[in-house]
Formats: sequence, structure tokens, C-alpha cells
Amino acid sequence: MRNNVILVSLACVCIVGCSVSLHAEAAEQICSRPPIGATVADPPSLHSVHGVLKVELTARNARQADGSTRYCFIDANDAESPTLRVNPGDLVILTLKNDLTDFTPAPASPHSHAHPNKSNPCATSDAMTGVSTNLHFHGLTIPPVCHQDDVLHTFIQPGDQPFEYRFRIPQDEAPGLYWYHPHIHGFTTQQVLGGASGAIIVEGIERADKAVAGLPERVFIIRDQNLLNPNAPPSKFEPVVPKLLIDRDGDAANNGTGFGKPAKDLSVNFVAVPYPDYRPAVIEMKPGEQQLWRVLNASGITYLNLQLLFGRTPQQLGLVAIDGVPLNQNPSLPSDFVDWQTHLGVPPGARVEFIVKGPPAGTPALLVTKTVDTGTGGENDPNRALAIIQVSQDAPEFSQLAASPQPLPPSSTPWLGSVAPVRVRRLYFSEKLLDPNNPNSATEFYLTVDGQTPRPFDPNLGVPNIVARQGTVEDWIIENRSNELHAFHIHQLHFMLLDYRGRPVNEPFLRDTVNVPYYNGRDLEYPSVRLRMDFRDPNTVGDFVYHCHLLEHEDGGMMGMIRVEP
Ligand SMILES: [Cu+2]
Repeated sequence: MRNNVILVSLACVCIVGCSVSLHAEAAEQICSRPPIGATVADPPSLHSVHGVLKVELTARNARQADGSTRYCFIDANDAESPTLRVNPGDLVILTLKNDLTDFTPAPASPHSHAHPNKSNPCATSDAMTGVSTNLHFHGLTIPPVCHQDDVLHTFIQPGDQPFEYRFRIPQDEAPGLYWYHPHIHGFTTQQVLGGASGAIIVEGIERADKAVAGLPERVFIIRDQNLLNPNAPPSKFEPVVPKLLIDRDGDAANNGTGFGKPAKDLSVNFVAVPYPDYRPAVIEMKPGEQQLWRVLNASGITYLNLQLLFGRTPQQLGLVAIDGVPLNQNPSLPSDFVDWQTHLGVPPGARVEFIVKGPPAGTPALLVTKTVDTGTGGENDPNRALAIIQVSQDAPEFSQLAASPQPLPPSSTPWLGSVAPVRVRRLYFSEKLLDPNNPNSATEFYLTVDGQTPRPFDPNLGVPNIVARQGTVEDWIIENRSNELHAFHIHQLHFMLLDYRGRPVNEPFLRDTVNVPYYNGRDLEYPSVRLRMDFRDPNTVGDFVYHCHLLEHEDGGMMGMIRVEP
């Protein structure tokens, strides 16, 4: 009865104030999100047809009542952030229309004063503003040129004609999970935190690793966002945490306890799991069912350390691919290789694909992320729940990988680890307080080639920090001279981690994003990683970037440009 009264009174209001309520409704529909505690649905998928994937995406945003702004990519059928499913050799024709609204004055940036150049989206970085957008196809080895995978010169403005991306998935692209997101220097954080990201799957992982043949597959995109309840006290179930520090971006700083307020909230396929109670999302499975989980950390700044608990017992997760590349791309590993682990660290930007076995009926089961030690200068990434696993015989069916796939032919390129590097380069991450006496003053973020002067990345400079030659392989030693963890990422190619903290690890697989451990302020040497960088593919020719994948750091200047010459 009471509901009826409310409906009637709303209808009355509408007679005099219809435009207000219609606007509120429209805002509600743009970039709509499932409720907290909802069942996690797979993102909608778009499949290529006869070797071509045609996609029309529109970038949209919507201001929320709490002052935050949601961002999303909507396809021609109004599906949000669809997963793009392609086969090696496919042609992708993707148009991107910029329908973004400028809700807030853009944050201070050296480029924000510039006037958009409406005539040519490929022209110049002068065109960058907070409502410019573009796409980076993270992990794909496609050329770094305008209309393919260029982020240095491609800026699509609101009101521009739909911009066409047109590229071919290489015939030898490894089958696995990749992703797309905007990459406008200085403004990437706000768009990605707002939700602007989606998955790309190069089909055929079951052809690479027969351990996953016939398994149902799930796609989970874990994003972060500004806290929904920033002023809430911690849950009473948490231990009391001594102190709360906020960094200059307003994020809770690492307190070293594994608890307390996180820097950002997380969501699973847009189902938010907010601080302080972390009411988990729901993942439905059949009891004991095996599935392939394809997990993307699309966070702006949050590290994940995934674990599946039955009761309190960590379960085995069968890792088969990292960053889009099956582990057994290494020819020494068997065709059904699985690396069983009890937890999986995933830096922002990285992907893990692993076999999960659902719990028996009646066993409580929880997907969690465990705390990550990001250093004294890093963000707080505490222990928290992500999703409860609910089993029933009626759980939905998910698309299954082929049960008897034709194995992929062995790669014709020699394994990266067995190719001699033509040179060794040294780079380092560092940070500088603009006022060394004021810990709250702005920080500049640098990623510097040893011997060059540390300075924030300037997209207008157009001068490469590194010149490499296509066809070669190089070793890069990357140091971290700051007191927080950074995640090194390079466009267009994968690399192999040879040394971690100076010790050989020779990982028998490839990555496109890797942690570089933080400096503790005491050791005689800065911690470092040694990477074998692969410039053999002709698609790496051109100008592109390497950077920290913590987007506040990237936007703040922790980026450099490489030119690969033919
Ligand atoms: Cu960083």
C-alpha cells in the first residue's frame, strides 16, 4: 500500500517536473551496474564471423550522486564492455565514437590547456583533454600506428566522427586473454577507474594446452574504483589497525598489517565488493565442476593476490596462461602442462588463466584477494573477499572449449630464453617530491634510462628514450629506487623474466607486465628485475611506450618511448 502511495506521488511530481526525473533515469541507464551482492554474469561476447570482427563501440560516461563518474564502452546492441572474441588471422574493424561529457574541470596537466584538433585524430598529442579517448589493445603484437595500436598520436574527441581501428590479429598471436582500455596520457586513470575496459580473447587456448579441452570457460574482469564508503569505520570483524595514512591522491597508504581501509574498492564483472563489509559477489557453479577461469586485473592501481578458500583451506589453482600466453608455449613443457598454485599474484594490467574445481555441495567457498606488500610508499591492498562460490546442480551452463581440439603447430620462432641478447640496457623507476620538506606536496614519477635525466614523460617531445632494432633481442635491467612497488609494462611485445632481485629465475614463460620490487631504504643495492625483451616480430616496428601500469604513476609521468627501427 505504501508503495502505491509513493508511486502516485512520484507521478504527480512528474506532471510538473518530468524533465528532472527523466534526466535522472537517463543518467541511471548510462553505464548501469549490477547491485552489490549480485550474481556475477559473464561479460557479453562478440564473435568474429568469417574471419572478421566488426564492432561499433561508444565511449560514454555518467556522473553519479556521490560525485564519481562511471565510464563504459557500449556496443551497437547496448551491451556494456563486450568481450571481443577473435581467432588468429582475423581482421578487426572497430569503430569508436566518443560520447563523453565533460563533468568536471580536467585535473591539472601540462596538456589540458590545449585546444582539441578536431580535424585529424591521428595528428598530435596537443589534442589531449580529460574527455579525449582512444584504445590500447593490451598484449596484442599489432603495429603501433594510428588506426591500429597507437596511443601517442591518436586522440578522439567528443563530437568527432566514429574513429576506425582496423588491424589483423597475427597468425601466431598466442591464444589467451588480452584487453582494451583508453590510454590518454594524464587522463587514463579516471577513465579506467570509472570502468572503461573490456576483455579480448584470442581463441584456441585448448589447442595450446589440452588440459583445458572441454572445460566451461568464465571471464572475470576485476576492476577498482574509488571507495563507495570512504568515511566508514572498518568492519568490527577486522583487527584494529594502528594508523591510517592517506597519500596525495587520497588513497589509503599501505599500513603493513594486511587490514584496514583499502586504497580502492574492487568489483567483479562490475559487481562492486565495497569496503568495509566486502559483501561478496556470487559465482555460481555446479558442485565439483571444473572450469577455466580467465581473470583480468583491469584495476587502475590495485594489486591482486587471488586465492580460493574452501572453509579456511586454500585450494589448488591450475595456472595455464599468463598475460595471454599459454605457459607451454615454452617448447620444453608438455602439451597438458598445468602449474598448480595456492595463490596467484596479478599486478594491474596482468592476466591469469587457471583451472578451478568447484566445491562439493555444502562446503563454504570464497574467492579472496590476499594482501600485497606494496612498500611503505604504496597503496593499501588488504585481505578481502571478492566472491562467494554458490554451488547447485541448476547452476547455468557456460560455453565450453572444444573437447577434441586440433593441437596448435609448434612455434617457428626459437624460444626467447635461448636467443642471445644484442645488448643490455638499464632503466630505473624513481619518484621525487616537488617540495622535499613537504610529504604532501606533489610527486613526480619517472621511468628513466640510466644516464638520461629523470623527467616526467612528455608526449609532445617525440624523441625516443630508447632506439632498438627489429629482429633483435635485448636484456633490460629495471631497478626500483622508490619505496613502492611498480608494475613494468611495454606495449606491442612480451618478455621473459630472467632475474628477480638479482637472482636468476629464468621463468619458463612470457609476460607483458611484471612487478619490480620496492627499495626498503637499507640495502646497498636497489632491487631490480632483468627482462629479455623480444623485438623480433616485424609488428614491433615503430614508436611506442613502456610504463608503470599503476595508472596514477603512468599519468604522473612514469613512462618512456621506444623506437624500433626496421
Ligand atoms: Cu608505478
